[in-house]
Amino acid sequence: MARAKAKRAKKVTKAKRVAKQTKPIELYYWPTPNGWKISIMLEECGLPYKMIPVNIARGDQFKPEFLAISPNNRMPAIVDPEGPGGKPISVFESGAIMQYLGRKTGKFYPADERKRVEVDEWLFWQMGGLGPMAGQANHFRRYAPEKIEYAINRYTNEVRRLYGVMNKRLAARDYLAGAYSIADIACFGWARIWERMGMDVGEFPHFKRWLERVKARPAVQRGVALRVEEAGQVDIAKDKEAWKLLFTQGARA
Ligand SMILES: N[C@@H](CCC(=O)N[C@@H](CS)C(=O)NCC(=O)O)C(=O)O
Repeated sequence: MARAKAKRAKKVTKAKRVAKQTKPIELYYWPTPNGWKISIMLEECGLPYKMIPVNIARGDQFKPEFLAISPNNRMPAIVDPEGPGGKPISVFESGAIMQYLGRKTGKFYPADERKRVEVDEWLFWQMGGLGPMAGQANHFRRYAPEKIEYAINRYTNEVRRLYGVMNKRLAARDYLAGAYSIADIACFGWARIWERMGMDVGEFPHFKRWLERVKARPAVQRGVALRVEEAGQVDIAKDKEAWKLLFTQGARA
């Protein structure tokens, strides 16, 4: 009884915490798998947000005001005007942003340590494995000026291996780590574009069912539908200015 009461009270506090957000979170965004992680998470949490496009094909990521919040010149990033202590906070790196929003709202990131460790394992698996490998596969398959067979095979095979790991994990469960969580949100972006990775989703039936399950969530649909008009107008593979900006970066002092 007392436990149920405490649980109810906890729920109310969390709901209040989200509802209390009066100023929108600023989302620095471009529609890519990394950007979708955060548009989906904000939609899932029901947090008010204002999208600020970072046109990475035209160099917005190098503007001093953006570098001040995201020193790695990569989107996504957020500014939460109502951060800890009621003061603004900026966060870069999609994994860190998802954890922050999960802690802030108490949603999709369990507080229970055992459950949290499980979510972290799959979140970091995405951040250090699936994301970078799929990114390289995409690069060598679509953007490299020469088709380098060794590189294409290396990264395509690694993505296939990683999809296989997910498939196996999902054979006996609906989501990667307990209930639907930031681990699923993180993996979804690179999973939904399996065709671009040269994969056949039919090879991974459990992965495919998970993909459909996540895709069916209205907040996920709203998150991936967050578009930026200019993004549709640039084909990075053919646009010399964008290609140079993105793929010939050196160290900046
Ligand atoms: N590890 C970063 C990766 C973010 C990332 O690679 N963003 C790309 C777009 S998907 C970007 O902003 N690229 C701009 C650039 O390369 O200058 C994260 O998860 O936030």
